[in-house]
Amino acid sequence: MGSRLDALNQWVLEVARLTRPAAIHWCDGSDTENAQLVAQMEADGTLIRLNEETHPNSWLHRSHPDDVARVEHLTFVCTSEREDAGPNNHWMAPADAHAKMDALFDGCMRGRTMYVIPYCMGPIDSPLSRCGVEITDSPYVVANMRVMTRMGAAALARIEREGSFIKGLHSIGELDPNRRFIVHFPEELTIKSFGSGYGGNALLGKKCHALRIASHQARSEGWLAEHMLILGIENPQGETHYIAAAFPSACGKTNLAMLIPPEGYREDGWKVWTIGDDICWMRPGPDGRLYAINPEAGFFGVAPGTSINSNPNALETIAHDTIFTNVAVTADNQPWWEGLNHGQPVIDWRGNDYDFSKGTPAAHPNSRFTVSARQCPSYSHKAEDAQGVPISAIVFGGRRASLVPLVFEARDWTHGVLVGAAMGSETTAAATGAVGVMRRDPMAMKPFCGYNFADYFGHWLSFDKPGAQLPKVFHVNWFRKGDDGKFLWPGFGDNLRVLEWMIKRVEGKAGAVETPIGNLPKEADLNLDGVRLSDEARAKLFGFDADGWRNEFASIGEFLREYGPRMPEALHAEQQRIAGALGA
Ligand code: SAT
Ligand code: MN
Repeated sequence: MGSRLDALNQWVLEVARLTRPAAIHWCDGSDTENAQLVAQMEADGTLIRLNEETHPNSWLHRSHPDDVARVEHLTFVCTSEREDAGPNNHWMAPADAHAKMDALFDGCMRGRTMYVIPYCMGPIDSPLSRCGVEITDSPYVVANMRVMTRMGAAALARIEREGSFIKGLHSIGELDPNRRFIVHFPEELTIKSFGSGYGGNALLGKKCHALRIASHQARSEGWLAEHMLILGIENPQGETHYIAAAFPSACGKTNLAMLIPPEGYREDGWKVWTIGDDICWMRPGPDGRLYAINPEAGFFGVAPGTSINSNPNALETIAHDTIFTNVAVTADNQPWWEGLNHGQPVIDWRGNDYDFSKGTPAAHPNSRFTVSARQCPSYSHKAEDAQGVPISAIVFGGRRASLVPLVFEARDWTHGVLVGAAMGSETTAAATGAVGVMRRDPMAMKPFCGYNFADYFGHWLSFDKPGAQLPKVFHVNWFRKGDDGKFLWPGFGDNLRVLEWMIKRVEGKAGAVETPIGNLPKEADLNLDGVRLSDEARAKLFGFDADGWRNEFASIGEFLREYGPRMPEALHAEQQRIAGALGA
């Protein structure tokens, strides 16, 4: 009888025959292995050692200047039926896609080492976790995967036990943007990524596996793979509620996940616990509640804007044993980025002398840190719990300069699904392309849903069944601006005031006003002690603009119709119910 690793061994040999590496290295995830890789990368300049006194064991990596973000226009979902990928994805026929990709991979690892990385997404012993194997020719990817996943011997043992895994093949190729494709075959549980070394394109456990492939898998297995942070809020009585929140990339998920309560709250004994900052896998437990795990083991966070004011927990987390990508450096070789609040850059992210007079940022706007979650002061021991944590509230939020109030609550699950489906947000530097353009980003999954959004919304709706104890659903907007173009809400730690209202709503202890778009708090329903808000801020954060929402609902109706007959009737009905209530 063959070993349960036969399929893996055979695939590795097949890939080696195609890519022709000089050597094959099976990663065990050990410290010795990591030390050797890091030394090799330091010697060839892939990693630059940062100031050992201020940032022990920390490294700077400068990517190719054309390879600094995800590339949505080069990302494909290849299902046998085009309609299964949906209008939300770029599609290629699987056979064509394999032919195209295999031609790129042909001989691409000549003279390089091929690394085989077995990894587990989620706690190694959790039934919610799933394993994969990434084959790559990038030692930088290996070092990052070691931080971001449970990588090495334990994952290989689980793969051997289960006999199944996601196949991910990656090569940096020549880092040529014209020869760059990120391609998914959800029906074959396979990923092929060529020509980029950037996080979301190259660390295949993250967006490719844990969102695009996993969302597809989750649909057939009855769970959800979501672009959500998970945090725990402990009240002064010692009770903890868990919240999962979806925001597009670079909209403050890491900051919210590591929130430090405002002073008054801290004195009263409130605490916030971090479970994850980017991805959430959840499924119904025996009691009908949704239980969630963070499939990742580290944070791949946006550096710019991270400071002692915005996110002290992150700053402490990245004080040592961190890989920085595309940040600037100071004269004494400390990492630096815009918004850091101390130090001065002398070398920019490309490695050139930094010239203040040009007015361009010193760090790339999408520069990142990769760091183990265990280094985070607010990391919850529950993050390692095999059963996951029960979710009390689901939050959707985007960057909306106008119209959308600070917070509202959905009436019920179906309304909540519509709220998520209708999410809009202004684009950020996390993907290449224009920044600040408003687009629909349903559930923050536009770049990550591995199948037709219409079917995805249907899957969400299907969780509402007898016996289910579903979380309440909310929508937030931290990014509302005033007439002067400045943010109206202080954000960061003060966001806890909004989260507290949600928890009290869950417990039936806080008030709200019913409106057609959902239940809005009155100012008095929120604890605003110590927050100074202008009259304009109060009006816009807690108000509801019927004319504006009528237009918004017309646009949401159009968006749903783009999906044709596959769009669940229940969502159309919900959109029409609200449009009607708005007097459209
Ligand atoms: O895509 S990444 O994971 O590299 C970053 C993000 O957009 O969330
Ligand atoms: Mn993300």
